[in-house]
Parts: sequence; C-alpha cells; structure tokens
Amino acid sequence: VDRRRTDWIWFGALWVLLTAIGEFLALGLDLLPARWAHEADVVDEAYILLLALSVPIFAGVAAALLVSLLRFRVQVDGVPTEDGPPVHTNRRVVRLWLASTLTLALMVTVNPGFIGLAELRGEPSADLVVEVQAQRWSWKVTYPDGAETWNQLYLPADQRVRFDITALDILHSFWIPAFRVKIDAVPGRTTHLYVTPEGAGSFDDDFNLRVQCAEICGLGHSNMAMPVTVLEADEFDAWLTDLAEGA
Ligand SMILES: [Cu+2]
Repeated sequence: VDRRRTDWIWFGALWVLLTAIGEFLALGLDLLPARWAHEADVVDEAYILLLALSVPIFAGVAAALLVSLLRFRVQVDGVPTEDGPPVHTNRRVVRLWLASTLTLALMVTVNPGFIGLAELRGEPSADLVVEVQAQRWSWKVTYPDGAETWNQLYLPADQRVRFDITALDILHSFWIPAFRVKIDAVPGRTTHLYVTPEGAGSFDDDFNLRVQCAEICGLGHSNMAMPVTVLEADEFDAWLTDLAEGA
C-alpha cells in the first residue's frame, strides 16, 4: 500500500470515528432544557437538525487536521523541521467539498430556514391577547378585560396566545427560555409574539418558566424577570375573573 493511500485510509477512519462520537453526543443525549410550548419543539428540532448536519463537516475538518499533523510532519534525523514540503491543491477534493457544503447550506436555508420559520410564526390568530410593558426594571402585564399583574405572568394551557409587547423607557427583550421564544421590547413600538404553552406548570417546576429581560438595560437587568404560571384553561378563566373582581 503506498503512503498516499494510507493517508486517505487514516483520514477516512478518523472521519467516521469522530462523526460517530459527534452524532452520539448530538442526538443521543438530550441536553436541552425542558420544552413547555409548541414553539419550543419547533426551535429544538431545528437546532438538533443543524447540529447533526454540522457534525460530519466539523469531523472532516478535524480529521484532515489530525492526519496532516501526524502524517505530514517532516523530520530530519528525528527532529521536526519548521516547514514541510509544499502541498498542492487537490482539485477533486476542493470541488467535492464545495459542492457538498453548498448543497447542505441551500438545504438548511429551505428547512429549517423558511419552513421552520413559517411553522414557528404560524397563523396570525390568537385565543388570547396579552399586553406586556417593559420598563426599568419590571414587567406590567395587561389581560383582555383590563386586569393587570406586575412581575407575574399567567397563561392558559394549550391556547394560542399573542403578546403585544412594548417598552416605556429603553430597549428590553421579552424572553421565555422554556418556550424558546424571544422578541425585543421597543419604546414607541409594539412587537408581537405568538406562543402555545403545552401543559400546566410554573416557575417552581422549572426555573426556565420565566420571562427574562434579554437586553442589557442597566443595574437591575439580570433581576428583571417574572415567573410564568401556566394553568389549565378553566383554572385560568377562574383566576382571571378573581383578578378582575379584585378578589
Ligand atoms: Cu430590561
């Protein structure tokens, strides 16, 4: 077997090995936080797909680097020299690499790019509209009947909610980690966000069930958070009635 072929065998073996390890880590272990909304499933699915597709690319680069380091070292009398002989471009490899990575890039532009984004945004319809006003360093929430809560957000389970979000003073950002959704709160403007919480739960179950300001806004920024409580739809209605009556 000539040396050239051995290099390729080493490269191929390393590529397969590193890809297998990488795919096990990417697909075998679910390291992402719990998903509490339909939108979270869409976002995580896209994330995992992109991760799985990028593993072979990264493994290929790492394998080529390792083979080059180990097999193309130049030694004179057992001592490595600073420069090896020049390596010339292998056009076939370059073309294959460009074609495959370009194809992959175009594929992910379509899905999860366009398709995933459309699914995440969904139809512009809502069962419930909730207004959110951000300011240094608190959140005001207004429900359809005009009832308000400060620094607490209650939502009904399995209903599509639209948030109309604005800010009083400076830029803030409305982020719910458990739902995987985030949008800026901008003074003088209303931004919209749709979310469909799945199942009842609260901040006590999972600290990612909270609204967290995600745009640096001064001293109280990191504490600018409010717990999210998702109630079953009938419990939510009862809660809202109590709130409106000031009970
Ligand atoms: Cu803020």
